[in-house]
Amino acid sequence: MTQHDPRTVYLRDYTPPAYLVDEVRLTFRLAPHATRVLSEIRFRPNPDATGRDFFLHGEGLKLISAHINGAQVTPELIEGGLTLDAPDAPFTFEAEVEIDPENNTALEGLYRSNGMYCTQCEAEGFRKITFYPDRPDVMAPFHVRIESDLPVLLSNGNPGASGEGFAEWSDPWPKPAYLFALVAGDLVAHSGSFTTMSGRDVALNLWVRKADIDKCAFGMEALKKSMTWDEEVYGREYDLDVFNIVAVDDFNMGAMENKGLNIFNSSAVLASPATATDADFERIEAIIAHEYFHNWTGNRVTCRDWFQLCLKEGLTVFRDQQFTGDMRSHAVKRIDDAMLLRAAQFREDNGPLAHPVRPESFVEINNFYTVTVYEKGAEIVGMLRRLVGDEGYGKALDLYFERHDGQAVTIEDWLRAFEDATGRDLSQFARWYSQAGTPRVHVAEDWSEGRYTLTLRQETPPTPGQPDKQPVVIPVAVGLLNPNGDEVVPTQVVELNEAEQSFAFDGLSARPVPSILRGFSAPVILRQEQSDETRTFLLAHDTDPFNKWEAGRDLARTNLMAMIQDGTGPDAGYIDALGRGIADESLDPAFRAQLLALPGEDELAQAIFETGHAPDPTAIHEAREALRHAIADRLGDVLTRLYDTHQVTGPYSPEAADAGRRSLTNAALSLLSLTQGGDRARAQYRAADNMTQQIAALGVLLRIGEGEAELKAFEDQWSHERLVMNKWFGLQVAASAPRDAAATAEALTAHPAFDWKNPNRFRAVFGALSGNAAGFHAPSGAGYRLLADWLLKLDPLNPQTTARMTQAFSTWKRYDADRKTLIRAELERIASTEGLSRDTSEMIGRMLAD
Ligand code: 0A1
Ligand code: ZN
Repeated sequence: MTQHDPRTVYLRDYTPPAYLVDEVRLTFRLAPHATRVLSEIRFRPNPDATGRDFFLHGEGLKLISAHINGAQVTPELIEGGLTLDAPDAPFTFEAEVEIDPENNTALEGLYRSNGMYCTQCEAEGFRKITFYPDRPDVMAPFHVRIESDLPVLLSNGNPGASGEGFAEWSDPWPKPAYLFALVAGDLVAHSGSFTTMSGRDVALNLWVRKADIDKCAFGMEALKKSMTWDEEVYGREYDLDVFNIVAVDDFNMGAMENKGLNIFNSSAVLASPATATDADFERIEAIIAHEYFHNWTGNRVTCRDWFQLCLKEGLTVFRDQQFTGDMRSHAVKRIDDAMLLRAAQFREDNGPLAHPVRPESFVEINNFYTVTVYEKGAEIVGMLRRLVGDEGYGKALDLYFERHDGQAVTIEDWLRAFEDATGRDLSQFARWYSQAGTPRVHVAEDWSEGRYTLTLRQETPPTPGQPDKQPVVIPVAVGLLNPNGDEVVPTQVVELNEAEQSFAFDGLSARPVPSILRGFSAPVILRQEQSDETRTFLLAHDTDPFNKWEAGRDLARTNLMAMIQDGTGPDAGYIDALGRGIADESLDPAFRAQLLALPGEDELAQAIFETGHAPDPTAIHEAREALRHAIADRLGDVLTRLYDTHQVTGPYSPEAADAGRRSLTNAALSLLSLTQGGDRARAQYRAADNMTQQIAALGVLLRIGEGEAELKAFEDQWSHERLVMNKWFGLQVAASAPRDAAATAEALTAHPAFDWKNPNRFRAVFGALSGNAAGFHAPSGAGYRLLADWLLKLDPLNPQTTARMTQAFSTWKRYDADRKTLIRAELERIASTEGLSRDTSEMIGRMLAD
């Protein structure tokens, strides 16, 4: 599909723009159904262009008039924009267009959310606002005038004149159109200020609806922390007089880094102890940091074209991961990131949607805001840092900013900064950007006469369009332990860059136990023959927190696989080792909570598929539940003690220490309830003064088939809070027994508060359905049918969110013939629907391709 679709765009076809823009002036006369946009754009021929064809993107625009240098012109309107005979010299183009924000349900361009106007222009939304070269390599300063009766009128840059019914904004920093933003609404601000490292004062505002003003304090503090961190760690200072953040309820993604005017999905910024969980607070802190960090990695230095998306996203995710590690715990954050990568990115890499971190073609760019581009992109930056060292990384980043400030650049430019700063040749490393798929690293060991030899072999399975893979550069962090548990060789990074390579360690008195891929030093799958004894040993003794956790995870996975595939029972040896781990009071409670988390059902399905068998989601679910029961049974005393002794007292704080204790006690609560019933959870529900404790207790009750009363009470208590109600919708589906999941979801779609046009609400129900693996894959196919029905309903209104949610089906080829037939039928039903969006048809096409 991707290959044959006439709308496919290829990286190799890139050509520089024919004209550059020196300055843009925009006037918006806002009206719900007939907003007028007046533009004045100063163009100049690009000396580096290969042609002089003048083309401006434009979609769904009603052209009222156009002028060149003041003289009226009649452009030729063509598919996707307009053309005209333009002078081969600098000129000013003016246009007036009309758009209809009220009927913009796709949430791209200028749209309305709860009576407020807002924009989303990344990746290609600006063309829905006015005619413009809507490509990131055209950068210009923007001046904006907004005319409206609404009290708050915002755009990028610094505020200029304002008065009754209008406001003007000027952004001096040249930017691509995708970073344009405008907001107009009846909003209030939670304000603050920040003094930058060179002593400039910046006004900070978080704009929200009045009812949400009590949910802003945390976001404001997170913003200040992010600004300080970027100065201290990357030497990057903020560059405008104001920084505005706006919360909107209807938003397709998490948030958007528009210059000086970040727009956030309200779920990614609003938080109070009563309405947000610890996980929400952590996520909000990370997203605020992410968007803020884009000011340098994305805005000041941007992407030449959308194929380079990982240039800004991978790097910015890496930066926000570092930030969260610094604010909280590096060990815990690394484990969380590895869990996400494995659950979502390895899943993508192992299926029909696999693509390189820098894709070579796309039909709809919005379909490439993926975990591969973001999370694997971040892993690549982490590997680079590991390979060149902290100092080399610092020098390379300084050089990158110095060289490319104000430019739109490529991955090649990025890598060249590393090569020039460190002298290292990165030509082989560059394969990480072009080669899709997750490398497998196979381990063989040899021990003779004091010499320990580790032989590593790498191999990457074929992915769509890439049957043959080349070796990549894999930094493998290795440490060696003595049989008594002491570390004899501290962590060192060996570089695996050939298909197979050996690494020798001399001068050892006894055969060591290796700890390989410490800190998850590369995004690969390690294939290592390891006995349960060795894993138990590493769980007890490894000095590397990641591999200590990994040893427990491996034990759990092996046990679960044996239960599923061989019908064996829970392994008491594993459970006892787990019990020792969680009882170890020298370990961080948050880390112990991670030890208690078993591999997810989807991860197990993938693992089974890799052994050459079709996974049975029901059997996986049952085995996992059986192991949880056995853990609760055998570790009841430890879990009870942990639950009692780690309760947090005093006022709620979202800080890591308290949050870690809550995650440990809630993990214990969830297990204990399996064997001891719901009394403890009911008591917690009643006593809870914060959302973390309240929703954890409710979830526990629902999972053991209790909690009807609490579910109703929760609804009554929170019906006025959209963000909390999203949790109420999602939790019921997530906590449903597999056979009820689809019916629960379907019943919820009939609930009066199921506002399906709101992406957060739609995702709450259907994200939870696809996340309930055994429920979604229930043998009846009811889950598949329900999701397909609703995707077809949403597609005409919001293609972007629809296309994203089709990914629930992406693992379909793993399953047995019956399930495959059922899913294929749904995919074909969607594919054959007339008028299907480009977004969704690309996704379905890729999933159906052989
Ligand atoms: N650049 C944003 C993500 C984003 C991408 C596309 C959007 O709409 C199509 C919205 C946001 C980020 O990385 O946070
Ligand atoms: Zn981003």
